[in-house]
Amino acid sequence: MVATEIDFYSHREGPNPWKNVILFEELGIPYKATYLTFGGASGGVEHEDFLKKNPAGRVPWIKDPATGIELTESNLISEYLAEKYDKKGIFAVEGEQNKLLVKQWLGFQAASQGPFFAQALVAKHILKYEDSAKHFQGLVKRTITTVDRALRGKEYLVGNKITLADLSYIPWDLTLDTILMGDSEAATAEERKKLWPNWYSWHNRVLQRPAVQKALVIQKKVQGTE
Ligand SMILES: N[C@@H](CCC(=O)N[C@@H](CS)C(=O)NCC(=O)O)C(=O)O
Repeated sequence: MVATEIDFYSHREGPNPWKNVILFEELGIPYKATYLTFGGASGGVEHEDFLKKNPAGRVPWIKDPATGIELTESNLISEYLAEKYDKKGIFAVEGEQNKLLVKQWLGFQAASQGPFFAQALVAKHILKYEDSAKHFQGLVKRTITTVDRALRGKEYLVGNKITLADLSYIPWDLTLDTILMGDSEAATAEERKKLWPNWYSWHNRVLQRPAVQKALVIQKKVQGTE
């Protein structure tokens, strides 16, 4: 049982905190969201008030009043939430190999998918450096190719069942129309379906989970795009 709401620092648009919202919905964990802005103004991720919580100046960040635990890094937060509050074992896997594989794919998400997708977005839409955009879009496609290969003959990344690893890819994968805009071979969902059929089916399978759908409704509401 969660005694009280988890204190959750988030951002309206940034994809990383939305991985945790999916988990809050999956596990029925009550939370109170505070939405920060980017930058150093009052209420910003780089304002000294927030830097005291997270020296990296990034969201998500949580404090769980039930345990006193404070944490940043979205995938670590998801692991913590599952460890404490997944009493039915919805996301549990059997055996050391599978447990490590969940960590492996969470690591790949945090070290490849998140950073490459984010840099492609910045290069293409903020800096508008076409050469850099092409470079990072290439890395985005390589990331998806890796996941597609891993999913050959499988419905989920690990242990033939849904795990935290699968859920962690959803928020960034939903930005692909923007991130791969202008790409010669993977700009549209139809093209991505042809290039990466395993990845495409898996993405849609995970997307259909009621908790994921609920998180997306909350996201639209928060972003004012419903
Ligand atoms: N690896 C971190 C990345 C966190 C991250 O980059 N968060 C973005 C929002 S999606 C952020 O706070 N950016 C603010 C900044 O970079 O100044 C995680 O998964 O939590």
